[in-house]
Amino acid sequence: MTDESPPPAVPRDPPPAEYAPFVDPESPRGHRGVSRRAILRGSFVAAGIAVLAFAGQTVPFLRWISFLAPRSGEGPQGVPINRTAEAAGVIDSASAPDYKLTLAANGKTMELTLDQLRRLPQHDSDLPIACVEGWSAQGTWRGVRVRDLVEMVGGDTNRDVRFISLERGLYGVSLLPANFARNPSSLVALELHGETLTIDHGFPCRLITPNRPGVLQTKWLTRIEIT
Ligand SMILES: Nc1nc2c(c(=O)[nH]1)N[C@H]1C(S)=C(S)[C@@H](COP(=O)(O)O)O[C@H]1N2
Ligand SMILES: [Mo]
Repeated sequence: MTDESPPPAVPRDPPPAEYAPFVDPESPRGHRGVSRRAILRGSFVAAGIAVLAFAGQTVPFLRWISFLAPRSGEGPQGVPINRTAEAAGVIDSASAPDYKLTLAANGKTMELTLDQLRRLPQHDSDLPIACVEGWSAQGTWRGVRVRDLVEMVGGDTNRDVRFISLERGLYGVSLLPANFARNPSSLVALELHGETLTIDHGFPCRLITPNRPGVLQTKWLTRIEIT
């Protein structure tokens, strides 16, 4: 009998703050500084927007606001665009012919060209993008399993995996808990609905995983770090 504790029955998740999408780490007040009143005010505003968004689907003069309503099926490749490549400032870096995806684990890095990514075993996942803005759209994605990439760079499959975008800022990073990274449906997607991803959907490649909010499905990947 050693005094080592047994591994947890359920794989560990990181503390919520690590992947909560709306916490600005730069904010001096931070997450816990938000007052109860501010939260209440926020939910009244949200309820107001929800009413308008719903009305916008049927009341003509409110039509402009129905972009907030469910819009499955709209957008290139049958999936809406949350933020375009242009808005994210990644047109040049995402379309660069010398694009490479960096994998990093245990102080070791590895670079893969788009061609090399395409030559790895490809898998399909039928997974929705569920955006907190109130729409959800189903996609058939094709690409390389996250798990395969972790193993390829010699990473530990019990570790969380950080996905970093060519886009800087709040939406540019997401931390994928180890159990999600091991899920065979979790992909670094190269294709959507049988076509190469459009640049607005995250070309050259983007993260797609089951049961996570859209905001964490990072587009325009440049680097994957096994923590
Ligand atoms: N780099 C980056 N990835 C991102 C975003 C972003 O703004 N920048 N938006 C996220 C959000 S909020 C959603 S809902 C999905 C939308 O993916 P889509 O634009 O391909 O539909 O991408 C996510 N990935
Ligand atoms: Mo989103």
